[in-house]
Amino acid sequence: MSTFEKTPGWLDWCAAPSRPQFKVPAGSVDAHCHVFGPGDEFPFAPERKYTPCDASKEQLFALRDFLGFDRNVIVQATCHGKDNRALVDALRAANGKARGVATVGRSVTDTELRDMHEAGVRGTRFNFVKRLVDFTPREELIEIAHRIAPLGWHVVVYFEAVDLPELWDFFTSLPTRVVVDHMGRPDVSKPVDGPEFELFVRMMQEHQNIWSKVSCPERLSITGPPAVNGERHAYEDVVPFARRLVQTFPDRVLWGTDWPHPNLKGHMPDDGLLVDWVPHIAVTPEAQQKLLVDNPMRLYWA
Ligand code: 0GY
Repeated sequence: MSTFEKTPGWLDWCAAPSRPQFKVPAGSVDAHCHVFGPGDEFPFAPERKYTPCDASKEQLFALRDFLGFDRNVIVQATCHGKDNRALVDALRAANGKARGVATVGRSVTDTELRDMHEAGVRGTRFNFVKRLVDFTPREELIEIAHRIAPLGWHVVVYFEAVDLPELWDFFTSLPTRVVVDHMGRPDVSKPVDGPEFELFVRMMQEHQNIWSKVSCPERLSITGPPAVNGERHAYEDVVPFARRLVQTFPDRVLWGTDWPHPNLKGHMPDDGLLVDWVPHIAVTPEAQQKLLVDNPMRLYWA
């Protein structure tokens, strides 16, 4: 019995995913996933906005193997705040098959940064999604970006599409590579060539250091159908957005499951069916190789 009580209505990750029909290329990387706790071993942060179910490193590695992936990029989830112990523990247990993205504050020491680097951390995450985190002043984030740049780390940013105009100057002034989570969360009821998504595409066009994860259709989709119950054509409304980025920026896109899928409300996807979404957005073997192998290897294992 865990000390932590889950947020009411919390949806647990899918315990028995189907085996994907799409066979991912050898050496594929799930470039966006998390570990949660377990809470009794790695307590959730007091300032968290939600309390998840446990999702351990062993369970993540079992999913990796089952889906046919070779490696993981584990991203610090906000429920752990700036306490990266669960992340670092998972990285150390992965035998070189995982890299990490941590969350740090300005009080982080150089020794702590070096230790995290040695464990496999290669980036820090700045989160601008208000339901997930409290505000951090921009000067503090810039200071952190300049601290981590010499380590060769990059910055991962998470925000909502409506906030991009206000964040543009900040993102485009960062001194590192910048990786955007989930395509900047477009409103997929709007046109793929409309002004909102066009702004995001323009940012990537004008700034060669900006990359995007073409992930999380299960969060962005409005029409579905969801990737459950054997559905083979899931999240069709998100496909044009992801496909456009894969085709326009084939060398700067990443994909990940987002397991264990925090804060989903309507449904919990079958991760096997999520993998089957990939060939709809990366339609050639060359594009799939770049998305799942070459790009994440260049960013995280070079
Ligand atoms: C995601 C998305 C979410 C949560 C987090 O760190 C987090 O808590 O990233 C979300 O709720 O949209 O990428 O996992």
